[in-house]
Amino acid sequence: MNYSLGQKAQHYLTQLAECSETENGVTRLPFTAQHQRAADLIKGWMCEAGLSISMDDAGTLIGRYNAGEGKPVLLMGSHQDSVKQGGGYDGIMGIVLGIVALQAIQQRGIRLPFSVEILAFADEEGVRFPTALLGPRALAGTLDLDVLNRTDSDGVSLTDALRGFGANPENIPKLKRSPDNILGFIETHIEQGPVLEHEGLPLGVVTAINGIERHTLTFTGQAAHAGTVPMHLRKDALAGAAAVILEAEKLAIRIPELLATVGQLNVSPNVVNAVPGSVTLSIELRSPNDAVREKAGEMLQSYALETAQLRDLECHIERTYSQNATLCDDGLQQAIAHAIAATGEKVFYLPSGATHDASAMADLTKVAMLFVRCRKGISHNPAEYASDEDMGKAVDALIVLLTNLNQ
Ligand code: HGY
Ligand code: MN
Ligand code: MN
Repeated sequence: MNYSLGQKAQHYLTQLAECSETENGVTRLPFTAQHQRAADLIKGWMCEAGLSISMDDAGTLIGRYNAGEGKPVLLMGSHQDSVKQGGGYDGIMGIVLGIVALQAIQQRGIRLPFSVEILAFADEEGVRFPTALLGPRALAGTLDLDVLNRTDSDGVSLTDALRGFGANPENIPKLKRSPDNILGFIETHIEQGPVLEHEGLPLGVVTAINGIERHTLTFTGQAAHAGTVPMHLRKDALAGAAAVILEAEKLAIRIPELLATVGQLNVSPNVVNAVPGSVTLSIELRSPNDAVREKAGEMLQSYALETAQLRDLECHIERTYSQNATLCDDGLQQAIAHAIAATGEKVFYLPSGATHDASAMADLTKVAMLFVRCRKGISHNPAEYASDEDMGKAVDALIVLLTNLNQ
């Protein structure tokens, strides 16, 4: 069948979406059987593009177009993992579009003056383990090796999961790359928001990527009978947590550059007729302004401790993750803008509210992102969708970018 480039990408992504733990939406967590099946598919398509294939000890699958000894290298790609019951485009589309572009370049007999690596990172979402950006942080040399001891909900450590996947985590420190000879990292990603659709555009140039931090809070009170303990004698952990959740929302509404989300809440004993004895929740803060985000994090930690004291609760807070805001490189933004214009589309610039592998790759090299329109702005949701036409435009832009990039 003579697919268009966008149809070919859609065909690949349909197969990849089946590498999922769940029927409803895509659940593909790192170092799982689903990850392995996806990696096997990606390897086949990388081979068809004439790429040499390897996997590094952080579980990153690497497809390399080799232009010759000593030539500079352009890094591309994104993450293979998804959230739970997420969509079929977040991350994985950036890997597929890069491969389809290199397949087309090879079929047209074009030789590039620089090498290219398509990086399929294992774990960007941080859903299985309480950490994220393992692959790019290993390449940038910024990974805190302590995270390798963190465990998933089944008690499996990241170290054991890596080993089970055929990687040797003790070698991760050796993955740190020198920035010399790297032309940059360009990540293609579905927008995950409604802006391009609102503008009526298929593609966009990302100007900056939000910073992010995540806190885990545990309130401990006293589980008690819901019918016999008067209100003033209770140590209700959930009521305390609720006060902090509302304060986080109020703070983010008050501060324009701040977003706050409580996505996880675990209540114990979680039964209808018992006062909750303990509650664990996540608070995630995002902002393009690191100082604003960090100040908000400190304010919420203080508020939580004061709330616990007032309610005679214990409170344990840990900031489990942070990633500074990232500015995209002007030169690479212009290269992307030129490529979009060459496809006949209007050039449009926008920031990214989502974080990406590029956020961590910025500690190694200059970064930029090409956004692809996201239907109704829906993401981290089974309804996430990018059209054949828009993906075809993105591949056309990547081909122009690769064949015109100044070194
Ligand atoms: O949460 C994010 O912004 C990304 O999807 N991990
Ligand atoms: Mn995501
Ligand atoms: Mn993503």
